[in-house]
Amino acid sequence: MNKPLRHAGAVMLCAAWLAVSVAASAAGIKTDLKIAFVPKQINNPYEVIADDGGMAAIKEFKGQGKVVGPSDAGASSQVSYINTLTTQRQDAIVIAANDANALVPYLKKAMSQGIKVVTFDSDTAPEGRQLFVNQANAESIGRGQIQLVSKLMGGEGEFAILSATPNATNQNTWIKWMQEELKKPEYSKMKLVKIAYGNDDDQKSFVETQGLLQAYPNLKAIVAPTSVGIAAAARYISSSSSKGKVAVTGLGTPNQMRAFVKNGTVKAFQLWDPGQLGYLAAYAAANLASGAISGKEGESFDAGKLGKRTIGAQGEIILGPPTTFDASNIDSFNF
Ligand code: RAM
Repeated sequence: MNKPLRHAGAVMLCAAWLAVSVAASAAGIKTDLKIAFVPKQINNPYEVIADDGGMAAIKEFKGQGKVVGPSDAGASSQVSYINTLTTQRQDAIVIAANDANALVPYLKKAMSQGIKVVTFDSDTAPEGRQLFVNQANAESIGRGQIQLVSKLMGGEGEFAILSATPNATNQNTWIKWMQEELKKPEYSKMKLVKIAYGNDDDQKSFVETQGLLQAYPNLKAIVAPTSVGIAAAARYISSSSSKGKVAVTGLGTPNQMRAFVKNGTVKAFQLWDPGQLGYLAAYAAANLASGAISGKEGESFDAGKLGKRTIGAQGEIILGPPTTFDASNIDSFNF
């Protein structure tokens, strides 16, 4: 006589548990997905914020997340991580690629074994991944950097770019658009004298900055479209006689740049929220690995706190426009 009652109780309990677990995980996403993040390099503060955003998302949909990667931003250094993750049969690999082509054969092998591959921050050639989660439209980042540096150097004089590694897909794409923007007549008095590479290594970026100042005594500005490069350039210039004479701008995190904005070395720079970038990439990977989307243009998916997102041409998903930080707003940002 007790039996049916106990059974009914069990059914009710089970239904309640199911309701809780469905409510707790995002619509259409399977639980327990194994998702591995591979940043450009693990010790870059920007990449750490992005990976943390990814791990926060994975916690929300009850997956198993981890971050593995090299300590330098070289493409060959990422290969062994991709191979290990493939052997481990992760459900998805989310990677900031250090080269557009070098990683493609390894990522293709992962995909051939059913692992979903999402690039974020820095893309591979489209055949190396199913989706690319891009921080912002690459053309507007590149053109925006020139518009900003032009303002800071009064529209004339010599300037240099301090980039990341020579193979970085994201920086190279932005630089291409910077050069395109520079062709406009309003920049005819500005001259790009050199593109230097600090390899997203703090010390190398510091030394490259010193080299630029020595080689080009008339330099009016350095644009570093890398959070490592801009911080190193600002640090060098803030304690050199070039402070106040050579403008430093580019892409950086507010927390790394705050001191240089406060001491007047840097007037303005740009970025998006790297945490949101990682968060969006994790949701994209989870939706792909759950079969909720296949990667086709026009498909939409639920990205947790970021709401519904839609896949654009060539599997690209865009986070949103960058923010310009200066003394007036920098204290409103904490990342
Ligand atoms: C560095 C990396 C990263 C880039 C940022 C702006 O941290 O090169 O890929 O997106 O700068």
